[in-house]
Amino acid sequence: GQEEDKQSGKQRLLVVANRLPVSATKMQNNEWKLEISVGGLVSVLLGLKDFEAKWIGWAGVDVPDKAGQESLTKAMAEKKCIPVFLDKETVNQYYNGYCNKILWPLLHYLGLPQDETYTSESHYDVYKRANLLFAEAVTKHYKEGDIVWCHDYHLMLLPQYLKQYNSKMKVGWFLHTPFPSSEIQRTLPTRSELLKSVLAADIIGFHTYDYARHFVSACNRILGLEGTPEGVEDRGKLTKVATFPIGIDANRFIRTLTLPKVQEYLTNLRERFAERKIILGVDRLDMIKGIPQKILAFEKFLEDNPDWSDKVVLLQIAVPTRTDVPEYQNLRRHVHEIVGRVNGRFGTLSSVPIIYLDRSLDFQALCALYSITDIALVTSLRDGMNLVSYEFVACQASKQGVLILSEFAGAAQSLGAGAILVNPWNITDVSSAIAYTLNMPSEERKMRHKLNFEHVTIHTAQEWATMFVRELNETVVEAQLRTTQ
Ligand code: ADQ
Repeated sequence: GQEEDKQSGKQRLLVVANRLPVSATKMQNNEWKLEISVGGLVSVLLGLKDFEAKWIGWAGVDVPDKAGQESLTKAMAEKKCIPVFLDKETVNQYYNGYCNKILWPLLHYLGLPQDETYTSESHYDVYKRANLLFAEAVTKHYKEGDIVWCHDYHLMLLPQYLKQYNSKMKVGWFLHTPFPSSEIQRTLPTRSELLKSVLAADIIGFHTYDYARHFVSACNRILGLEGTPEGVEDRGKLTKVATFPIGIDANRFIRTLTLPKVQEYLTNLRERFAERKIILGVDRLDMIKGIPQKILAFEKFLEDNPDWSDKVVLLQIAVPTRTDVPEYQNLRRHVHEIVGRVNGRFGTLSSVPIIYLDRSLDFQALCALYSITDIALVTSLRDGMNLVSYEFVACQASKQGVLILSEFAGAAQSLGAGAILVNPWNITDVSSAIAYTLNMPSEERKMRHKLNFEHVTIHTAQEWATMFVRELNETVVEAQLRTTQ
């Protein structure tokens, strides 16, 4: 019995993620202003035409009063969003605490914190409580036949909670970060509970084969379960494990480049940087993105190639995130210091080698920058995929610039043939890659761009979501067949 959406006749998909794709602000008249964030998962799911998708996630604002919660829930319903309300203390311990201070660094090989944060049971207790609140919201809206797609490390306990409520619910879980070697996962005090819980899902998805392999071996080493890279078996129940490399909505970028506003940006940028080659970095200001390493490598390049010093500029756009967490504040100070040093050493009265912005750019300006850039420099120390590299490639149809990409980004598996791969920890390696790329023959540049452009335009975000949801649907059918035979 598959309950279809009454109006559309389509199968319903509940997408559960920490954040909703809309942000809410309360206006003076007490009404809510809702803004949809168009990038990311939203555009992905617009591509899922055969499903009626609803979102469940944290509202992103603190709404302590019942009346406010009700009015926001009503306003969000129009956008197909169902808010989960978390109070300030919960956000602090679950999101800033357990998610951002413990799980995020661990999943990116940075290990557990050196202070005693990781021993705090209250962070984990609150993480559990928050996951229960998400589970309650899902079960409240669930109808038989719906499929439930849980996202990311914020919600690792959710698959188990959902299956305990209803074992027939079709539940998938996708991890957007890397899954590290079992040697890293093994250090986490809550390692077993978290693994067992995600195994309750019907299908578990990762960006790359390596992450899937690490996950299966963690289940083996930590839980003693048998597994192959296709799945893990626990007392007769097989949980499928598979890779679904994410992509972007490439056409949205290509279309945007033709807008008059973007053309205007391009004219200005061309004038401003007429004499210089542009190297671009676009990252959230996060330790995993290797921003200090990138700047040190650029400094080395300037040292070794004095002829280039007034002919090249590094534009680094670093959007501040998680600004409440002290580690992120320290990172920001550190980056400012080395940018200042490099500009002090190599700048002249008329120009500086690094232009560094502490903010995000609007979408059209971002597209213009991607398109005018000669070299994109992505030096993540670890990165689940890294969509900036995809976005750059999508915008380079006319310029056919080169992507220098960290081996440790998931994207190295998909764009490795066209990109120049580097070890971001080796600043000599990165500096030589910059020098090599600046002097690259145009034939080689075009050939490399073509390979990547094909990949980015064929393997889109829509394809990614369609594959995951199809696989989830099919997996459950198979499991039911097995038990009835
Ligand atoms: P992120 O760590 O956020 O995502 P990424 O995949 O690069 O990393 O996506 C960042 C997004 O933010 C891009 O769409 C980019 O355009 C935008 N962005 C970044 N800096 C910006 C700026 N200064 N101005 C405007 N926009 C900016 C996580 C994982 C990744 C994984 C994705 C998707 O860490 O590894 O690829 O999820 O699964």
